[in-house]
Amino acid sequence: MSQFRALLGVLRASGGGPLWRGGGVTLTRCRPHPRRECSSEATPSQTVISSSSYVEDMYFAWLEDHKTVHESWDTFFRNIHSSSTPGEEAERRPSALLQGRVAPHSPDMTQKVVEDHLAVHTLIRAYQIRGHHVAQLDPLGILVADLDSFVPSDLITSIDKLAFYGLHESDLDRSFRLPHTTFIGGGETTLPLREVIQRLEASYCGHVGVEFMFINNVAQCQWIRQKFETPGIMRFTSAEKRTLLARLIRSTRFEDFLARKWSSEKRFGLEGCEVLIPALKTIIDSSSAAGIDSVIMGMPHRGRLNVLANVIHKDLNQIFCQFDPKLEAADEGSGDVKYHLGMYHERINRETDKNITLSLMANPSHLEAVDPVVQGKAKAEQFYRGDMFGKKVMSILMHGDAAFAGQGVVYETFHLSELPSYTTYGTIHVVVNNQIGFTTDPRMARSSPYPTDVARVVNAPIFHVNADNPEAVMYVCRVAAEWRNAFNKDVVIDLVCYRRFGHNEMDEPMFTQPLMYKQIQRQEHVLKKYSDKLISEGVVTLQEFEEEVAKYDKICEDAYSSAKDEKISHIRHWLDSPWTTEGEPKSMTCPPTGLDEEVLQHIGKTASSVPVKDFDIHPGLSRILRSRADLVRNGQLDWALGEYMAFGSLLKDGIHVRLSGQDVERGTFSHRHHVLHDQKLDKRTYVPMNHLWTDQAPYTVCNSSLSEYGVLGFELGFAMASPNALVLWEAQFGDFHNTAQCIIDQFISSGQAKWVRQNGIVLLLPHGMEGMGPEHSSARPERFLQMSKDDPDHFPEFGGDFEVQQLYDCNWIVVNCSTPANYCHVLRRQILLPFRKPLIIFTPKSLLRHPDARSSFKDLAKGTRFKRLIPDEGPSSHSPDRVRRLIFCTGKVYYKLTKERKQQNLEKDVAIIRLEQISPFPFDLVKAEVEKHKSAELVWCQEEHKNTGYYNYVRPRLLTVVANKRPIWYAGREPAAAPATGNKSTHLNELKKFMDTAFNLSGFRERND
Ligand SMILES: Cc1ncc(C[n+]2csc(CCOP(=O)(O)OP(=O)(O)O)c2C)c(N)n1
Ligand SMILES: [Mg+2]
Repeated sequence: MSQFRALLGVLRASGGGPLWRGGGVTLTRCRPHPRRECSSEATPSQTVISSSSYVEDMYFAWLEDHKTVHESWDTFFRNIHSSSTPGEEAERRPSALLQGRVAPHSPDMTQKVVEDHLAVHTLIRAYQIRGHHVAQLDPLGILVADLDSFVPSDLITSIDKLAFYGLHESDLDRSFRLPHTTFIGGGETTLPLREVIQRLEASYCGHVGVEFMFINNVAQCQWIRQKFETPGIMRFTSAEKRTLLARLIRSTRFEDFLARKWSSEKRFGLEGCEVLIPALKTIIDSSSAAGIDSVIMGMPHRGRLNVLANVIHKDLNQIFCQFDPKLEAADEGSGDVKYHLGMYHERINRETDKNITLSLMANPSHLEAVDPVVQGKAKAEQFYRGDMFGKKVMSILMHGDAAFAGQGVVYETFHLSELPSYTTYGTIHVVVNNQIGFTTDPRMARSSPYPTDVARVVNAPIFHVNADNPEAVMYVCRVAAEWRNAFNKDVVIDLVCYRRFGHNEMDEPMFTQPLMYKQIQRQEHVLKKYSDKLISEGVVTLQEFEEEVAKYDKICEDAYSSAKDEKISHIRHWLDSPWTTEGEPKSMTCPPTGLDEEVLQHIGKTASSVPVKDFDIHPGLSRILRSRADLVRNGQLDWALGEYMAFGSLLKDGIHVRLSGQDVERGTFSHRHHVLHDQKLDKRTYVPMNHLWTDQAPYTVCNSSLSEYGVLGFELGFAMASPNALVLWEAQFGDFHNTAQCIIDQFISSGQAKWVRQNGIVLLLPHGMEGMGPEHSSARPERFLQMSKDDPDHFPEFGGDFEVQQLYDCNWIVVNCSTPANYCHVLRRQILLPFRKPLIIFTPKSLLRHPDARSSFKDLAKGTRFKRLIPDEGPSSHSPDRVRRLIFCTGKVYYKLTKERKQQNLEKDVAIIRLEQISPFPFDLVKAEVEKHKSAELVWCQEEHKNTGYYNYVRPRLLTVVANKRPIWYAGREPAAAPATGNKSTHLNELKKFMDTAFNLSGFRERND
């Protein structure tokens, strides 16, 4: 018996009690007036007939007066009536049916009609929801795309399964009224069941599997149903088919050409998924037709050269010459292998005759790491172009099946997709699902049915398609582009394909996938299959096909000849985000970063007031603003004001400032408060920084999702779009940056060396040993310093503007400012430098409110600048040659040291020097200090453990400064595995111990003796 009939039976047997429970849901059974109470709310499809007598009640009420029931019931019963045969109709005339309440047969027959319709509707819905599970997606026909060969009985693939729905073979020729949730009828409103099933199978179980019924938006579901169910919708003109064939020829012959010329070179060819090229081109054509003129793409290794050649249209000789082992590198830096390089190209889209800019972002080997970077870059382009809803700029991300399922950053990136400050208004994802990851079978590589399931979290529709059916692929790509244009939401195309060779061309796949590769060897090439098809259809002749092949082969041969003339490789030709200002800076100087007093006053006033009427802020915030106002009145700055001065003054100069990270709007430590919240009205906010000057640049401050990898990658991408922006990412606590380590290692530290691409991103990393335990304490300065490329053993020459030259030469700048003014200066310097370089700032926690850690407006006055090193200006400076100990330190420990020195009355004996810029190491200034304090012992003091912090970076450089002639002593915590202790008293004991070491003026001498 069908589940449906069984349900009705149970209901009838229950005797109409007040409640029934099923599937964990409690439904109230309502009988009396059909229009009021739940009956007026519940529609036929929602009810799914929770009670047979309920339906009967409804039906009889409708027969008495159509208006007494909800209009959806009215439509429902009308449909049933109109699909009945004439004989049945006569029998069911209202009067007959009403009498039928008395006559024994009629209600049963009515019930059967209702039940059968509901069964057909349920069947239609089953196809829509789960038809993709039985679609023929694998071109090899050996694996099942959802990793499950079991066909559930509600998925009808043959008529014998009709019984599941309580239907019978004899029902196949009965006509049924179609619900408004299907488009299989085309112009028809009723169809025989046989036709219903055939059309559903064609729509949902052929070479396309559409996964979309989890989307909880009716309009979007209807849109998709219409795109896939409408009869004959997947038709192509001859011209379209010819274009598709031509693109497939290029894609296939490109790989063939590379294989012929460089048979022993790795190229991560596209063989088995050649259709990717026409797929991308179709997406771009359709998007261009919809108004898109800039497409930013990210992709992994597979097929990358082909995409560069045939989608972006990079000159073929530029690609081919990369295979030449004698090619010399013109640029400094490491460069990168050819299948990681990026590219930027403006051209005319031939299909639409419109301009289009395509850029493929350079990426590291780390799969999926580029995803958030692409999104950030796309968002920035949209932002700077005023493309408010992504109608001009869009992103496309390509993925491998194993990586898409396995890498967490994919999920993190999806979660940015709908956030106001991070959305790119819909990304088209294309998965090259070759059903293998290197040597690993998908059954061992993921727990989800499809590699694409991660996309379901954001309600993105997923179009699975058999990649050996190029027309189906084209159709799906067109729909995906239209979807993005219609709804500005993400969409996924899952190209179910195979990988004809090993992971790379040198790899033997038969070691691990013997059966799969036996099948692959038998598999006819898609180009052969499709060209045969078009020839048999008469769309092209064999001769035309062969001519097209020969034409492209000649293009490749010609490019191959001219590639031989290329002797030097310029990575600049591979830039994915060129800036007009890029290249050698005109002068290696940086102007002072100080500000006019009135600018400081103006920013200070805005920062400490609420410049809108009737806006109630929290009383605690009022207190904070009052104390800010006091500071401003006294010409003083705390940390938050220092930051305000930097941002506000840059905004004044037309520099966009964007600060992103977890809880940055208020600030983790509640010191910033850049967004004011009205205490009475939900979502009424005010950002004073955006109301500083009439023609200022915009300020963006945005709380991010709880992701470091995704958000830092995004901001890095954002910072790539323009040099005229200060883009900052703040970690909640500095140590959390380690979950974004890949972005730091692969892009920030080494990006310029690999891809000659500058980036001025700023990382704000709260750091400090404050007894808060092993976590939340250290931003791991040692890691950043270890990756700094300045040579510890080389003493540089100090010609010209050494400070700026050194910054230009390094891979990033690492600072730890001890004063708000210096923090402000370094942020301003970041923009006033004639080039862009990543800046890592260890920012304070307790110093944010420390009364000693304040600056005066004078420290920011016109003509002042960032101090890379702050000398001791206290009593020790009066007679430096009498100073017995010179302590170098950085950051917050300075304040502990000065306090202790005072207590021990050693202010003349000990000088304390603050290193504000740690890397690149200020050799010039350190040298001057060392020479000034000739007879002093040299000590490095840090609050971090000896194996962490700065010591291992600073020590060899200090030794280089003194030419190894004076010892460098250490005062700080002992080596340790955890960054800090979790025990408060241990923390204080450690502090006391190293403070004692720092000021025991005979301690090191004893060790020396
Ligand atoms: C983060 C990361 N881990 C591991 C690797 C090593 N690796 C390179 S390709 C590959 C398999 C990728 O499989 P898939 O995503 O399906 O792409 P395909 O090579 O099949 O196109 C692996 C594991 C890598 N590049 N990146
Ligand atoms: Mg794969």
